[in-house]
Amino acid sequence: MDRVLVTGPLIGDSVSRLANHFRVEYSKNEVMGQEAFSRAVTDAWGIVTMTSLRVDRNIIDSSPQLKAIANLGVGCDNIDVSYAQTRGITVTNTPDVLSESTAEMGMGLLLATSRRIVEGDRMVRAGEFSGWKVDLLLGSELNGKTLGILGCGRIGQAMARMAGAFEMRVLYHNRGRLQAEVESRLQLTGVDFDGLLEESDFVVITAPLNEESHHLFDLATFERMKRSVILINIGRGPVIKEVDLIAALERNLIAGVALDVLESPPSVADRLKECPNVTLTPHLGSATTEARTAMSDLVIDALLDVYHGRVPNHVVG
Ligand code: 8YV
Repeated sequence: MDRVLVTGPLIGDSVSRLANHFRVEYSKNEVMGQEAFSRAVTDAWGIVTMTSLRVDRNIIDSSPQLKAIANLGVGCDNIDVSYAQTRGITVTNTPDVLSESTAEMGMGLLLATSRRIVEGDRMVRAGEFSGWKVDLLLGSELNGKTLGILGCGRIGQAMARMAGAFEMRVLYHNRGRLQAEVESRLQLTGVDFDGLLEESDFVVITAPLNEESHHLFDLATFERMKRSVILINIGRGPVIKEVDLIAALERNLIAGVALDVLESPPSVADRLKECPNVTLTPHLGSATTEARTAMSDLVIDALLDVYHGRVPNHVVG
């Protein structure tokens, strides 16, 4: 029997569906570290990868039997997809099922930061709430404001729909224009990157990480944004150059930030933690029972599809 490596815990019982066809090595309690993964992958036929694990050329070259990589997540920047393709390896991801959860997280961060919910919570717990006053932790309303979405794919579009309920004006910037039908249904206006920076009261990053988006938000970018802007990142950490973000916050170039993703997770700079107008969450975008259960099913479906000679639903590349 061929060997399948599942590199971290999944939700539900989906892994048991592999048992009739494979020898399964299942890291049931925690996500494998990179080193343990490199050692374990060598004779695997298939792997379920967590997006925190790097699948580069060396890993691929060290695994001559490898036929399928099922990534638990939609972003595949952790995998050298084009190299895997040249080796005839099928790479799959888990889109759609996590769009609503991730967009809801984006709206949650938007509200938490604009209404200073986490700051308020910290204040109460620290015993620093000494009584109501008219200007205590004033935030800003979403209603009537402009939301700029960088990378308006499925998650961005779900956020646009939700933002519509708050009567926000929604701009987006993508590599290409969305279809006219999508723009009109979601009341979206496409703009260039400058327009997005200049006009948005809130900017949300849902764009994938690639050469173009790496460190797209640096000091020069922050200097072009409104001083009152709140920036939300639910995409990938390295889209923001973290040292420049800290400088921008310390110099009040922007008003606040919420990060669900960090540049070098799980570490986070002390200076970032010290800024009052920062909300930090540990990559919870798709962390709902609904999304993670569906993602766990999809990765197993994908491996079984490749095994049975079928084309999986979500092939990347
Ligand atoms: C995953 C994500 O939960 O889908 C993605 O790209 O970032 C998250 O939904 C996370 O990467 C776990 O593998």
